[in-house]
Formats: sequence, structure tokens, C-alpha cells
Amino acid sequence: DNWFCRYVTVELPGEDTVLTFPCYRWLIGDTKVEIREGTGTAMSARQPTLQWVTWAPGIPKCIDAKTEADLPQDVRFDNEKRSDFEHSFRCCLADLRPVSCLISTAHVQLSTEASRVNYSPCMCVFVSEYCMEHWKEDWFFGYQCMNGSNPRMIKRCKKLPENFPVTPNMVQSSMAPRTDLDKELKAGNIYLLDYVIMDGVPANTIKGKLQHIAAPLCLLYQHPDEGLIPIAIQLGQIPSLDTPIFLPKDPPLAWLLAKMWVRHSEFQVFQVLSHLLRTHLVVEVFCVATLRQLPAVHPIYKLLAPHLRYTLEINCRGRTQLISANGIFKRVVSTGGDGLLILAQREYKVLTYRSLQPHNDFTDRGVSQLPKYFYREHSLMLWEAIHGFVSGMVNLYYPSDRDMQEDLEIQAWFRDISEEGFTELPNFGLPSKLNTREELSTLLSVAIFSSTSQHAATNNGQFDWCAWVPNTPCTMRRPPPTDKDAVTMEMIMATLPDISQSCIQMAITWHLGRAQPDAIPLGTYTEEHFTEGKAQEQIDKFRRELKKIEDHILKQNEGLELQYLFLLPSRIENSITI
Ligand code: OYP
Repeated sequence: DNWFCRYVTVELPGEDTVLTFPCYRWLIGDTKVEIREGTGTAMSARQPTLQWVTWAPGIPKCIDAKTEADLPQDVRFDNEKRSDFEHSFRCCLADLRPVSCLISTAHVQLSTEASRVNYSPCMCVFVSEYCMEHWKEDWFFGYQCMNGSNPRMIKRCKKLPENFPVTPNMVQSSMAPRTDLDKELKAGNIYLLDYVIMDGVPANTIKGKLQHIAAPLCLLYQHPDEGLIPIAIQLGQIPSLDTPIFLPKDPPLAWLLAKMWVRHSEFQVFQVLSHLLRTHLVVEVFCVATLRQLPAVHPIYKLLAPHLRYTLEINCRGRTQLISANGIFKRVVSTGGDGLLILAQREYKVLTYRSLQPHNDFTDRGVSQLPKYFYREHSLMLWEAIHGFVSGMVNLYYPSDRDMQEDLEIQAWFRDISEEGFTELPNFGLPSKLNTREELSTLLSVAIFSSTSQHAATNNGQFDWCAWVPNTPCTMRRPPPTDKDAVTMEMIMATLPDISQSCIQMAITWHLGRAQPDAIPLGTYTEEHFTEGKAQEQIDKFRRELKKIEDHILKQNEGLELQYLFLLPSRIENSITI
């Protein structure tokens, strides 16, 4: 008799009342049975107090709370976290103001090629120095496509897009000896960044001045000696005389400005799509469904809860302070205002469940062969560890697929996710019903991988890659250049964010990207939700797997000049808390 959760109806002797209990039997050991009083099948205590709301159409639904103050007390930040969060950003901005003149000095560095600016001690804390030294180099640009803060944009290119008429002749000087573009396309060594999703996104107006957005195309080449390097850039989707194809052999400032334009699109796609939409908002769906549908004694609640800590509050704060009508995006970012929502809606339309699973994502982008793609290697290892752990737990509590199918609470939870949370998303690709334990395990792995590893990969590199503003500008104050020979340093300076925009970019990327003082690392379960020995064994096994990954990554990074440590398990938080 392999049941997991049954609703048991009991007639009380001498009374008319009929009570329905959900009755759990943990099939671990054999005798332990827990019975909990309920109110029939709609028995989640949270449902009436926690509601879905459409914050904006065309993106996932979220929690119905105007501000974080409306949230239930037990999902709020604790005092320490709140005061750290509220102080760090303000202190950081205050520190930056007196030295903002230094940023302009640093800007001068661009023009004079002076080797180094002398930073105040304060600036040393804020600016990733390695990035400042190497950001103009082509290999560094290529490296960031794989191991920067947005490692999911690059795709293999087998055939040039029709709207990007690069000829073999144009790029011959970037090629290794005895080869050409056609051969390398066939050999699978050509890659593409296509920011078509930015095309026509309305640009913000800041302090009365219209900002600018482009939708670039950038071709990259996996060079046998130099590694992945950009070889051609077009700053618009329609080829024309006004959208020349920029090349590494062009005047250096023209090539530099073209790369900055690509990096500016990268900032938008990174923050709005990879970070906000694909981690914060996707994981919020799991938060709301789990709190609404699963009682705290349910094993899947216990499994997920540590990976959902603080996410509702940080997202509420994001909605009120970051992407609100006069939030930080509106004040300093080119997609602030209507742009960011349009961008997120476009991505949400094509968002697939498949693309949230790393092995599918890499296969679909054709990037399985790229060497030194540490993000790929580490995320696959982490996915395996997470999926192994989750399957172990799921199989422990559901001895057969049927047990899972018959768990009404988990089916209601699934419906909340697929029909409410990911609403208006017919092609997302979730099954219509959870039929197998494997389907449940994959879904839970997506939730845990997104809230831990994927968030760490995108969030934690912000400071390193985006604090140096010219490397990843948050806005552009002039339109893209149309004439390669007319690019001057004055034009570059007038294009990049101004000093106050730069200060805010530095402060925010530091505020969000720094190690959090109260961080709980991946695989650390402080609350001991699970008391059963067999569940504890699964946790211990998971932690041993993570330790192996930790050692592997540390060893792999030994002696590397530029280390990739964003996916070091000890630096991955157990949930999205920032
Ligand atoms: C919430 O005290 C969050 O004003 C960050 O949002 C910063 C604040 C509030 C303001 C702090 C304050 C966190 C959740 C999120 C997310 C993902 C997107 C992050 C985008 C960062 C954009 C940086 C913009 C730089 C110019």
C-alpha cells in the first residue's frame, strides 16, 4: 500500500460534522504517519492571504503586495539584512560623490592612454582593476561573452544572417593563416551575438535628454591562438551606408566605440532579461505557488523553502525602487521607462522551459565545443548535483509515479505554476500535468538551479564587469556612429554615461554584486526541516558533491590570471536574496 497523501474522511461519533484530513505517510522507515487537520481539499492555510497579481501584462505574475511591508512577516528580511540592505547603497553613493571627479579623470584615461590614474583608496574598492586594464582588448571582449555576467547570449553561427553582409575579404586579416571565413563557418568556429530583441525598443529620456539604443550584430571567431575574438560589428539590424560594418583593422577609436555599443546592449539584456526576468521573476513564481499551495509539513515545501528565502522581499523592493516609474532604471538606464517592460515582454514571449535547463541551453546555442567556457562547465556540474539531490528526495517521498500523481497538493501547486504564474505563455513547454517523478524532479531542479547557480552567475559578476562603466555602459547619450572615420574621443565621451549616471551604475553594481554579509551558501540547510535519516543522507551526499565541485573549480583556477569563481559552490547563495 504505497500511498503518500490521502484525504481521510472521519465522521465524529455523536456529531453531524464530517472532517476531512489530509493524511501523510512518510514512506521512510515504515511506521511514521503524520496526520494533520485540514479543511477539505482546498486546505492551504496561505491561499486566502497570498494572491497572484499581474504587475504588468506579458511577464510572469507576482505576489500581490504593493510594497514589502504587505508581505507576511515570516518571509520578510530580518533586521540585520534590512539594515545592511538599506545602508549599503546609500553609504556607497555618499562615498562616491566626493570622488566623482575621479571618474572624470578616469574618463580622461581613455583619451590620453595614460597608464594609470591614481585612485583614492575608496575607488580601489569600487572598481575592478583588471577590467580597467584590459577592457579594450579583443580577447577580453570575447572572454566576457563566455564568462562575463551574461554568459547566455553567444550562439554558434553556421551561416551568416542575411542582414549582416560580412564578406570573407573584410575579416581576412583577423583569420589564422591558411583559412578564411567560409572555411571557419563550416568548421564551426564562428559565433554570433545578435541583439535583435533591442530593435525598436523606445529609449529613455533623462533630464530632458533622449538616450539612445541600438540593436547590434557582432561576429566572433574562435581563433586557434588568440581565443574567441570579435571580428565584425554592425550597429543596426538593417544594413545600409549609415550602418557600416566595423572591423578590428578600422581606426582604433571607431572599433572601440563599436564594441562599447555592443556592450551597452549587453547591459540591457543582462540586467533586464538574464538577471531580472530569468532569475528573479521566474523564481518568484515558485515562491508564490509554494507558499499558496503547500503546507509547511509537505516534503516539497521543505525542499524548496531554503531556496526561496528573501526572494519575495527583494523583488518587491526591485519593483518599487528599481524598475518603478521613477526608479533607478528611469533615472539612469537607456531602457528605463517603457523600454524595459517592452524588452521583458518580448523575451517572455519566447522564453522556454527548455532554455532554463543548462544542458539544453548549451545544445540549442551550439556552444558545447567552445574552449574555456567555464560558465558552461560549472553550470553543468552544478545542474547534475542539484538534479541528483532533488531526484533522490523526490524518489524518497514518492515511491512510485502514481503516488506523485495522486498527491493533490503537488498537482495544485503545479497548476498554480503553469496556469497562474507563467500565464499567457502557451509555448513555454511545461507538460499539462505532472505525470512522472522525473518531470517533478526536473521542474524542482529548474527552480533551485535558477535561484542559486544561475542567479550567482549573473548577479555576482556585476561588480567585476560593470563597475568600470565604459566596459558595460548603462546608457548612451548619442546615437551610434555612422561614419568610421569621424569617431573622435569627444564623441566617445559625449556618448558614454555622464558622471552622475556612472556613479549610480558603480554604486548599484557594487551594492548588488558584493558578497552579502549574511549569505547562506548553496546546500546549507540551517533550519533542519528534514529530520528523517534518509533525507539527511541525501543532503549529506549533495554536500559532498558540492565539495567535489568546489575542489575542482579551485584547482582549475590555480595560477589563472583571470579566475572564474562565480560558480564556486561556497560563493553561491542558497536563494535570491539580493
Ligand atoms: C532593489 O536603497 C534592488 O535605493 C536593487 O532589486 C536596488 C534597490 C532596490 C535600490 C536600493 C535603494 C534589487 C531586485 C532585482 C533585480 C534584478 C535586476 C537588477 C538590475 C540592476 C540594475 C543596475 C542599474 C545600474 C545603473
